[in-house]
Amino acid sequence: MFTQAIVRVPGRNFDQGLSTGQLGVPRFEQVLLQHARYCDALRECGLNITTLEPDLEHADSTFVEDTAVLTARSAILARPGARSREGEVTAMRPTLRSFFADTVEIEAPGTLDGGDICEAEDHFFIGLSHRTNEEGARQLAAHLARVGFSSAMVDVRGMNSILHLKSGISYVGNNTLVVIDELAGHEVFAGYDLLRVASQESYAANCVRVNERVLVAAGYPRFTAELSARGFHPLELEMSEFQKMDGGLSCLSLRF
Ligand code: CIR
Repeated sequence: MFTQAIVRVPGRNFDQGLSTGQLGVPRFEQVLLQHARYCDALRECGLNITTLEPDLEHADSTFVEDTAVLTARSAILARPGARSREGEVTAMRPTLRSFFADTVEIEAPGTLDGGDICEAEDHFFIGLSHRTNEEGARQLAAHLARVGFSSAMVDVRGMNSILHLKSGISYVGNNTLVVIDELAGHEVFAGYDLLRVASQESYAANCVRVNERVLVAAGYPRFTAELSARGFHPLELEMSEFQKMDGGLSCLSLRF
């Protein structure tokens, strides 16, 4: 069970963040509305929310997930792979230290974005991406092992369709992994019940189990129906404005 989440309100310069997409420029009023609704959904799931002020120094800073990996036993501060995002960790550090007695950090030359890390009970999948390098992944695996968690690496550097590992997989509980087709055959996912997301709905693969609910992006009916058919309880949220900046549901909060 999660009890807490940390979010950061998007700044007015949100549209100046990194984006590979062709989906257009986010509309700021909609960005704020979608973010507020997201926070309400976390509250509906029973979480206390710590809301951080907009950080205009870092246009991508509403994607707080990338700044850390949080477990029940420790917090590992990340070291984002994009230069423009490096300072986001400094801004997050005091908040995480106020919640976690045990905090460690990914050190140079390691880089690591939280969006590359997928927790599945006591096991973690660590994505090697254009943001998370081998040294960052190695350091994280060592930190996790120290507190009793196992991990496996998944190389997504050759996949242009996803930014982070968690753009393509999510663990939703009950031994079930949501996966895009390109990742479904990976050997490290053998042993899980795979819920494959059709290629036209691949954005929906980034979903978040929060206590009794699964937060899912609105507009992906096949996926949502499949989740329900398997006994999960989806809660749909509009994500169009965050998708324009390559962000998904998980990126908008740190949950613990
Ligand atoms: C970036 O490119 O870093 C941001 N525009 C989006 C980050 C999304 N984060 C995530 O998937 N964990």
